[in-house]
Amino acid sequence: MDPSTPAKVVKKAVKSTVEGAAARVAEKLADLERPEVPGTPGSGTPKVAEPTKPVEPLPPKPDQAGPERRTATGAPTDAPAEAVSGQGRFLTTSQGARLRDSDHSLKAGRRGPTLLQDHHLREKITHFDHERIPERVVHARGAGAHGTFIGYGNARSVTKAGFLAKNAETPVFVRFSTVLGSRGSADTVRDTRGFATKFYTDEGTFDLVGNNIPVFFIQDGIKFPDVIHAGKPHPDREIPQAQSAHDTFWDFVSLHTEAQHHTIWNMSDRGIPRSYRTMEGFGVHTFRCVNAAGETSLVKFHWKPVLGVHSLTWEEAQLLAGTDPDFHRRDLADALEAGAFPQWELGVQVFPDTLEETFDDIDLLDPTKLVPEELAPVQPIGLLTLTHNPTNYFAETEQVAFHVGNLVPGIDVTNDPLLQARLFSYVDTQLTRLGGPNFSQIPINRPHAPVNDMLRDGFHQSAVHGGIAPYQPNSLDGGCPFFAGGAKDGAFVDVPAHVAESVKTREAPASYDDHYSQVRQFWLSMTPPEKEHIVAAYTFELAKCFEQAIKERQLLALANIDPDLCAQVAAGLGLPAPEPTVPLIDLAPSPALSQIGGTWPTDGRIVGILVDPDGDLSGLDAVRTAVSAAGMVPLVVAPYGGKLADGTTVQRTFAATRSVEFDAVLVAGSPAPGADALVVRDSKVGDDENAVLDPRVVLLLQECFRHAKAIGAWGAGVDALELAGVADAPGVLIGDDPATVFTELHTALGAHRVWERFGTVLG
Ligand code: HDE
Repeated sequence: MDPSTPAKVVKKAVKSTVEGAAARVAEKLADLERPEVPGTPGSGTPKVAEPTKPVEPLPPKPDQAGPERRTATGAPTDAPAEAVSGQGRFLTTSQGARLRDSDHSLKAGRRGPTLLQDHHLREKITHFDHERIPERVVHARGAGAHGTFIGYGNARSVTKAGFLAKNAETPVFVRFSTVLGSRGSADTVRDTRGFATKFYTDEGTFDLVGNNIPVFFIQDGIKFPDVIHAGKPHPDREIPQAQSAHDTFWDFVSLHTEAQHHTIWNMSDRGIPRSYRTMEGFGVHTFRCVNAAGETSLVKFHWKPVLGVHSLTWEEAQLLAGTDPDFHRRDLADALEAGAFPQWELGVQVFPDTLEETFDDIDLLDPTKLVPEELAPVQPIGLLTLTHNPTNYFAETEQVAFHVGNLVPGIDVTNDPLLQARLFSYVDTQLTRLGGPNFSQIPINRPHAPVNDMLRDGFHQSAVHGGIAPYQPNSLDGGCPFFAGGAKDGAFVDVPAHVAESVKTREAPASYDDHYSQVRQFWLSMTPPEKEHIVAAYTFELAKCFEQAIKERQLLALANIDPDLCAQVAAGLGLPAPEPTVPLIDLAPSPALSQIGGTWPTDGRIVGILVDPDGDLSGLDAVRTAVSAAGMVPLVVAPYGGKLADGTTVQRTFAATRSVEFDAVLVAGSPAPGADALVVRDSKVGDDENAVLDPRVVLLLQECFRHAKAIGAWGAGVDALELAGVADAPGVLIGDDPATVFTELHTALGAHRVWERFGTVLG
């Protein structure tokens, strides 16, 4: 594949490979048992009575996989998962001594003082006291999954990396994250998301540690502590949590205007993804790839979600932060448990490796710039499928350690000054976070390629190294391990990239001074509803700032992006709109930057089915089956839990649900206010004493309506829509036949939302 190959030709050539790769994964996973509704807590079904007899360890749940069982030096072992799960018949100490009691401490008599001699008490409490490790400085809140990556084989002309060879299959672990919040913060905050992938390749581990936004806040890694200190809570009161809507953040980005490009992405719908499954991923930096003949290219990596790019609305994001702070984590885990395996194609933009390191005058070493896909198409080179949940959050998702320096032959770094600083930072941070230099021996971090290093000892050393000569050269261990004799032995050989003769300096290239042209291009590429969301986001965030000067300064930056955007935000803040201070440059809009306009698969989406237990339940079972058959999750919502008269299980009650749980709703009845529809019990009920429809249903339907979700109804359900005042609008699908209504709803859901329901007042 060379940079001049038209995208269409490449796409056609790989089409059959995509399908082939997807089919292979599907075949492997077809036999896994799936529950009717995801969310099963364990692999056994508990009884009401407490168990009295020890049993053999239960197997992991079908949706779970741990890291592959490897030794600390990367060799495979064959112990089954349950044999190493620590769930055997009898409770023991950490030394394996069986315990008779762990409920009472050893005391000098029933009412006497506790004895220091109680070694089990001391071990239990000491271990507990040290259960927490330092959370990540950034990206502390995350969710992980195991999966597999299959190469299409068409990247050979660009890189010799073995895992990209045709049909090469590589195990992967992916961790998605937010950036600013602490470990326990909400998932749906407005923030950048991390998208970090560990490929356990035969040639060593490759980590692609990217984000869901293709550009970054800063051009040089030396500014990273500044931008993060600005984004984190104020140091005096430690508020606000997981937010950019505060003074220090806007103070920094309005002064350090190279941050404006990343910031407009944050203010757009990209800052509030619907799901990790519907996010794009970007390597951000330009990498230097090398093929078997030693030819190099400059490359940007992209992840394209098969489900399309899709976001929450701001109101949904805010409601979810309260009603389900684990929304993204749960969505990923439930989708995997339900068998809706999320997929992304790995794609590359390929540029000639010239001395200038530019493409179409865009500086490829400036991480605040992207290359529009219309200028350099993203060419798919492999398929990632996530297939299993981790078995243990701490062991896997928390302890996984990514590093941009984990590279394999065929992929090398460039001089992007942001990337250069990252090459130092990741190992450095793991030393503290994971308690010493041996973090690569933690099971999730163990390479699947043999490790023969000469690194020795240190905290938590779990390899038992043989030999007596961990130094080179040696003759006592027969000279082993030897150096690989270069590329022919599969060695990683640094690309002998040109380094210009120059002077030492703390300066950036002149092209780095353009802070606005691509920000404006992003704005001009948005559709009207997306622009409205951006205006609203800036207005919300700046309204939360206390200092007038900071608002005014950010308005100056907005004027340099687009006067209309600036005027709208200024009006919301009650401030005058300033004039631009730089000439506005109109780059051609890039439609690929918009999320709206396509149709995508609906796998794993949640369809709420509102029922009236006293109404007509015919057709309910058939609709539930149709929703499941379409790869989505049907959740029956009723005034109370338990079973309906026709035997259907109720999954959600009016008191315990909220519209934000659903991607679309089907309304099969018009239930009267439930027995618990009392404002003293549930303030959502309000004070309408004459309501004929349960007020929680009214609220739910009105929220779904204003979040532009597809709504379908039949029979008495149509009355409910009328009572809620949402019966007549695009995407409100009414009919006599539940099956037809569902088919229409399914089609509407393919477009993610009923976009025309969002109005616009922008010219
Ligand atoms: Fe990171 N980043 N980063 N970063 N980053 C970390 O490493 C850092 C940057 C990204 O799920 C830390 O293990 C510096 C860009 C992700 O475990 C730390 C700079 C991009 C994750 C660190 C950057 C990222 C991290 C914190 C500027 C997108 C989460 C804990 C030079 C391309 C990985 C850790 C996971 C995590 C440093 C900039 C992505 C402190 C110094 C640009 C997805 O080492």
